[in-house]
Amino acid sequence: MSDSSLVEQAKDLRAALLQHDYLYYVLDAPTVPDAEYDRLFRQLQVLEAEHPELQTPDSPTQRIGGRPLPAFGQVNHTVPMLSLNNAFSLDEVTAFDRRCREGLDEPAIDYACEPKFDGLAISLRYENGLFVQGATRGDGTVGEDVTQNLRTVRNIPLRLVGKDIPPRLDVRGEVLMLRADFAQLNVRQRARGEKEFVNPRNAAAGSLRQLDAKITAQRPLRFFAYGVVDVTAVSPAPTFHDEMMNRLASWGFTVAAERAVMRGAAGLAAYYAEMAAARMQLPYDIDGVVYKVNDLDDQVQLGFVSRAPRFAIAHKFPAQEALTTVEAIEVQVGRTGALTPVARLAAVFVGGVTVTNATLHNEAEAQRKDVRVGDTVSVRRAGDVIPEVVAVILEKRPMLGEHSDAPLHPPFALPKYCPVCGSAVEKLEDEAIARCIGGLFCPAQRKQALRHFASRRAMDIDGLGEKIVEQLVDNAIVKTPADLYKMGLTSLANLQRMAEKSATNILAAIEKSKHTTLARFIFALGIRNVGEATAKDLSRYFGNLDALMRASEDQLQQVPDVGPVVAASIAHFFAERHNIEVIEQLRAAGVQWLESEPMALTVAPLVGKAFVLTGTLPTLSREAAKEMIEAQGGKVTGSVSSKTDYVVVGEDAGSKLVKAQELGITLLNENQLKELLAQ
Ligand code: 5U1
Repeated sequence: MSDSSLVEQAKDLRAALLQHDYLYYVLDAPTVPDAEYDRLFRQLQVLEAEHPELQTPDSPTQRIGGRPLPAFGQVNHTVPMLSLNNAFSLDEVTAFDRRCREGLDEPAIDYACEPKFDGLAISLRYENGLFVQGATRGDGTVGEDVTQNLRTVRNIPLRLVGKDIPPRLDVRGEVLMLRADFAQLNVRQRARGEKEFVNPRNAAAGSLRQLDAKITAQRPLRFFAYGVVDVTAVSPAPTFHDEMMNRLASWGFTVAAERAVMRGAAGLAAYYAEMAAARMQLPYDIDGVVYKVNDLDDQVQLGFVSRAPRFAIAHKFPAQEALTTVEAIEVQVGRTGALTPVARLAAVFVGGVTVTNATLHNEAEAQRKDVRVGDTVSVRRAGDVIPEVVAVILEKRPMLGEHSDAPLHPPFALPKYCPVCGSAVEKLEDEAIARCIGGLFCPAQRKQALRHFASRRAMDIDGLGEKIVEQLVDNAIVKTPADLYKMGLTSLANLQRMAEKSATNILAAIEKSKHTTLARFIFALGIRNVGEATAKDLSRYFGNLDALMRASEDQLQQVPDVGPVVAASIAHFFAERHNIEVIEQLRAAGVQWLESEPMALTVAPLVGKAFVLTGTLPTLSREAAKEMIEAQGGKVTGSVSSKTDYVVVGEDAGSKLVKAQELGITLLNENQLKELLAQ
């Protein structure tokens, strides 16, 4: 028998999960990150597994999804819309592969691998090729009839095209919003003074479940198909899942471009690693990848467990959102003087790392989210992106929640004077960003400018890290980048915790940095609004620094992708006497690059050509190959699609190679790449 505290614990968990289900599925307004929900769900699952008498028929563990919204009509799913079991580690994936091999009595299995879309599961019905009904998952058995809304989703075929269309077809997939569309939608929402969406998934859910289909029609939704309910209805019968996916594409459905068939657990691990690396470059949010036994007969043989298929599993990425508390809000001063409020957090593990700081972006954002010291907040860290505070969990705010005697801190406001140098803080009317007007007088800006100058993608001075730059500026050894080239061994070796060997290495790195490229040098100057890509464009277009320095704003705007704002920043930078002096000193110190005659971009031989790099090349690093391609006007992208012109293949190339072969894209080895570049 369970003791009363366990009964209470199960009851509390059930109540919390049901409340979160309601907020998530019915109101589209979740108050906790998915990872927090998953944690509570797993806790209840474990409790019920250890004490089966605690399980109740209405426990959230006993059903598949949320409740259908009564405002929509109901649709009975003839075949339930299941969820997938999750794997959170390679061990769990290996165990999945073992179960499949044992269940099928096969030594090695081919899996169809796909991204796991972070969207809304949908079922579409076609009769004689005509779209007749669309439904949400609902509770898995009964969903909401959202046919009218789905008709407004531009890439859902209203009539199927191509051949061998079955008389009746149920297609399953996900409705989502592309990241770029989501960002634009929020700009529109803000401009209209309407509520912004927290993330693309919520925006997609909120948009699809509108009672007025006209509103849905204005929202940029997409549907990605990932399977059909009854493959036996398809003729000629497909043998493999990936064949079925190609058939869906031929009938007019959008399917993920990043699909691949991989063999065995090692193949799955390689696919996972590749997708985890490509994740931030994908046009949509994914929260993991899905592996399915590719052979459709084998899928039938493996069958289902209660809530999920045995032949498939979702391999989830580490949670990107987690809850923690705000210990302080500090203000950082950036390279261009921009003041950024930063929340200091109680340490929390999110996105695969421990996070203690998160950006609040600017004063207006901090005030809009109303983040205050003491608040419980959800923090997001996606890929290499700086962690950010997504939202405050208001129910947990001191004064409002259970800690009712804790003090309530005032709303956040930026200081009027720079916290580092005391200069005034200025905010232009049409800019969200407030800036310290101290320029290079402000030690914070000077330090950032030097760090940027020395950074890997700029002058690439190895070893000149944050702590060293800090001391160099604080001890007035270095004021401008040109001073770096005047430093002697003693001034460096005298810094705290600096061994003579390290000082010698840094001096050698500074010496080496003198031989650079024009693009790197332009980028290193730290001109406002001139990032790495613009620096490359400017270098290609003007060919030499003097031509760039002499260029008028009109001439600058002749460079593709340089608009009036960027042109004004560049002209402003070179109009500043102090900047010209620093450049002259740098040249006098021996900083040099290969110059050429001005050349219009269109003359560059690889303009308009898209390359993908995969595997390890024999002599060139990925970075070097990328720079060489870009120097001739080519673009290097992360994933293979029909728009790719060349895939450069090295050793241990993975699914990108398979994809390129499927699409018939020209493959190059390192030597062939060099030949192409030499043409
Ligand atoms: N990409 C993808 N997502 N997803 C979700 N495929 C896929 N398949 C699913 C689900 C629930 O289910 C089938 C394996 C039945």
